[in-house]
Amino acid sequence: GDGAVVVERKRARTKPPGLYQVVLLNDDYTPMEFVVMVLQHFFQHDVDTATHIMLKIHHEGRGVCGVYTKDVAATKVELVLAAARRDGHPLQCIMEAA
Ligand code: NFA
Repeated sequence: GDGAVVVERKRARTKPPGLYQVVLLNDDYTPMEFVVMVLQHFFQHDVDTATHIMLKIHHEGRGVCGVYTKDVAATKVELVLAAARRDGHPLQCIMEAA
């Protein structure tokens, strides 16, 4: 059939990417300074925003670092966990469907 029809059918089948929140969980041992560094380095927050998010996690138990596509969120979780374990901290980082 007509070329424009083919283009339209293909676009209709392209599903929007699912979005995932990357969440940090509080613990009693990870230093506040390490959490602020993680929020700046891996999630591109400025120092004031990173400190605000860190304190929210400290007081409420969890906090959202950012919202990403599935693959990007999964990579950020792995990079955060690798950095935390390398420095000997028990920090937990998870992803959740947004
Ligand atoms: N609760 C930790 C402390 O008092 C700080 C922390 C904040 C840890 C956010 C994990 C996440 N050292």
